[in-house]
Amino acid sequence: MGKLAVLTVLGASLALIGERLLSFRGRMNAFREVEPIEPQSCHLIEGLENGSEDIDILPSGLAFISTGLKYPGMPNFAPDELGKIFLMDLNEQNPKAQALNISDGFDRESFNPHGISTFIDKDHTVYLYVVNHPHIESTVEIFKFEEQQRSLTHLKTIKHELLKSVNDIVVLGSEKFYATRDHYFTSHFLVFLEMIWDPHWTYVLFYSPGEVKVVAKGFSSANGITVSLDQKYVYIADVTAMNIHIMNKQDNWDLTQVKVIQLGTLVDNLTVDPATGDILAGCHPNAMKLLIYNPEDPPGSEVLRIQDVLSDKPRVSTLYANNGSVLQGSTVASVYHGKMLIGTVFHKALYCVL
Ligand SMILES: [Ca+2]
Ligand SMILES: [Ca+2]
Repeated sequence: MGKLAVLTVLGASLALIGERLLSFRGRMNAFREVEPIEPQSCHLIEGLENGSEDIDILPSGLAFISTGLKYPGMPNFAPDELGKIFLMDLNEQNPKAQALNISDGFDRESFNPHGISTFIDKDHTVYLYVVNHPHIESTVEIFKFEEQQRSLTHLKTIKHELLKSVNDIVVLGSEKFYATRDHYFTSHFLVFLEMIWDPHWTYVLFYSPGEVKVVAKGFSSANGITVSLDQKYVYIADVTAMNIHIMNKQDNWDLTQVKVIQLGTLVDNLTVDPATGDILAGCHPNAMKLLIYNPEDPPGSEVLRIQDVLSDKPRVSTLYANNGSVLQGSTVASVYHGKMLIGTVFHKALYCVL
């Protein structure tokens, strides 16, 4: 190859890499700062110092909180702390967080809980499904909640070749759930390349004992997932595309897209307000600050409420925003009777009265 051709190829490659890196900074919202917005009464929850990645509240007001997530690429200040599930009773005047005991026979040493979803059976038994990453793999653990004993009995570990890099789940029947895959690759280096290249290869999976299939694909990084109150629509957060996909659930469990709600922030886990059907989104206003953690300029937190989700003009408002001075790396917000819990990847958790 002549020198000119070599220079041309080199120049084109450098331009492409430069363009991808610039696009990556854009996807991480690297230049965004937040203006603080805080409800009247908020305080940090005692005992939750090691992340509170996902929160699911039962209709009775009992909140499950997954803590201690070790996620590659994210800061972790307590690598020796075991993953745990905490419970809070939001009916109490001053609710306290309490770690739930987990039955013997379950490997608590490698418990690395991520997204969670509760399921109440016809006989009123409460089950907690937990995305787990033991030894950086992905499994879904099914626990039965023993309310009297305040404990979890481990029933089953679900593994499947399509259940890789699982982020969150939403359970819609006994052993029937949708799960998001947040990266296509699983090795650190390839995940890094995927983040830079952004090929949109991640997907949503439907799992049941009889059938496992991809039901929606083409996401930059599918993250939080939940379902509308009438269970007709599934809401999926594409974190690095900064949007939420509203999808129609078909009788055969396939998902068809209704619309995409674009938001100027990286959307993590989603919950639905049981009183209004609004979506609550735990968001990362600037994910570059999460990846390159600097205690002098920490990652902030942001919670959005999306009203009139199915209308032509959904309304988006900010319920909470902080530059990291109080709460860093918010991942989820969940409400119950005028109270709100906000969880984070590796930091603390906040309790607010709205
Ligand atoms: Ca969840
Ligand atoms: Ca998540």
